[in-house]
Amino acid sequence: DSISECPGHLHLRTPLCPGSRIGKKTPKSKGGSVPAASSALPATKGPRSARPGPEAPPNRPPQSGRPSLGSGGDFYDVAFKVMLVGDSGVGKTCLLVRFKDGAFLAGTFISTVGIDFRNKVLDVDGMKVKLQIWDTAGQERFRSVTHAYYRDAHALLLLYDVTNKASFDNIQAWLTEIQEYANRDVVLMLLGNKVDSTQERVVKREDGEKLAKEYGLPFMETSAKTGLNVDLAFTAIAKELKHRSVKAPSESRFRLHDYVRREGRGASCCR
Ligand SMILES: Nc1nc2c(ncn2[C@@H]2O[C@H](COP(=O)(O)OP(=O)(O)OP(=O)(O)O)[C@@H](O)[C@H]2O)c(=O)[nH]1
Ligand SMILES: [Mg+2]
Repeated sequence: DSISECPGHLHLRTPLCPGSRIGKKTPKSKGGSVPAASSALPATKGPRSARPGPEAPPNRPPQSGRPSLGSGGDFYDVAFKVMLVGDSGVGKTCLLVRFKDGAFLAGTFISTVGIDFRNKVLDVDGMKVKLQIWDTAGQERFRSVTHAYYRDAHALLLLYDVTNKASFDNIQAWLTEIQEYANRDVVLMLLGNKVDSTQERVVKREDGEKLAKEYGLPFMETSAKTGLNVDLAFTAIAKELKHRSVKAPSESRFRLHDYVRREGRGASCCR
């Protein structure tokens, strides 16, 4: 499954793919850790439809009522592209692995190289919603690679690490970048990750809430380690995208902010 979903043709190696770990002695990893980034770029700036990213779903309102068969043999009604962004080490890869496989990548931190994706099909109100989730490298040196993928993203999960103040301070810079490269109507959510590390926490929940409010973003605190709010973050995104694309007259409007506020778990959530 993971092999079929790994964009091997991109010449990128990430922890999600076989032979993708930096320093791992495999034939693939020989020759240095910097990916052939230029071959991975979907296109120069231009109309989004000109050349979508590898295996990217078409970037138009998805059709409902016509189930499609994904390359991995997964049936779905609608497909969307979600991107994980934020500083290196905030837990993007771990969040994705937790969501996709229900596991936590403990141990040595292995930074993502370039970009990779995993698919997961969710059942949203009786509809099969496929999320193609792109895990980007947070390291500065890969920024030009990730820039090229923004414009095809339907949703962005922007992460910081509650135990790392710099990652929180950098959120504004990330928002500037998002404003520059992503679509104006992209669904955006702010996540403060690693809340299980209570001793090391330096960014208060209220600080995250305040920043999110300032920018009008839905916000949640998560833990890839315990799984807190991880499924919820992706489900909320899937619901919002599905409701945006399928406007059934009988359905009431979905409110992402309210949903996240209502369903989110956490220290101050008194549940
Ligand atoms: N305690 C705790 N540690 C976490 C959590 N999420 C990630 N980590 C740890 O943080 C480190 C970085 O996690 P990654 O998911 O690889 O970080 P990343 O954002 O993908 O980093 P880049 O690939 O460099 O952009 C790893 O050592 C993880 O084990 C979490 O929720 N709680
Ligand atoms: Mg990573």
